[in-house]
Amino acid sequence: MPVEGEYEPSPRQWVREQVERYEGSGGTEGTTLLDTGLPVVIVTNRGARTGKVRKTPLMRVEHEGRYAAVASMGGAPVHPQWYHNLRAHPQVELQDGPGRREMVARELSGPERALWWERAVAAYPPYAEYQARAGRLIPVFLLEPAGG
Ligand code: F42
Repeated sequence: MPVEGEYEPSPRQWVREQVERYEGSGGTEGTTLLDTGLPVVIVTNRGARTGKVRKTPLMRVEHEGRYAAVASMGGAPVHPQWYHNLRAHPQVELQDGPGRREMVARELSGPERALWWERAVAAYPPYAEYQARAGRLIPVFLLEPAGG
């Protein structure tokens, strides 16, 4: 099911602008993180409490059509809000460049998390520094195409 409803843009200006550019260009512009040149995806999710539609840019960690969503928030000591949103409403939409599809998110643990963490750090090395300073185990979700 598509994620529909009232859209609430991010309160952070740079995040909001990235989403606007990414979606406004059909996934051909604004698809990398600032000056790193590393690719970003946009996850459309639903607020755990409000039910509002939210859009969250994340680093692109892809393997064979599945994606990791890493709740690093720059190594902050608390989980981002979207962590709670994905736990409550795992049905999301993922835009990767021009392609968009419905996915289901589940939080990983144990060896599965370890495998995807390795892939995440390979895609975006600063995740390792974020983990070192976060003082929490950074959650990793696996996003898989809805319906298998
Ligand atoms: N964040 C990451 O955690 N990992 C990444 O890999 C990542 C990459 C990235 C690349 C580009 C870019 O532009 C941003 C990137 N970010 C990355 C930042 C990411 O997009 C988020 O901005 C960041 O993780 C913070 O997420 P957040 O969900 O905490 O966002 C805050 C600022 C926010 O939007 N808060 C809103 C608010 O009004 O305060 C939303 C609150 C919300 O979701 N409320 C829920 C609701 O029901 O509506 C309730 C939540 C609950 O706890 O029940």
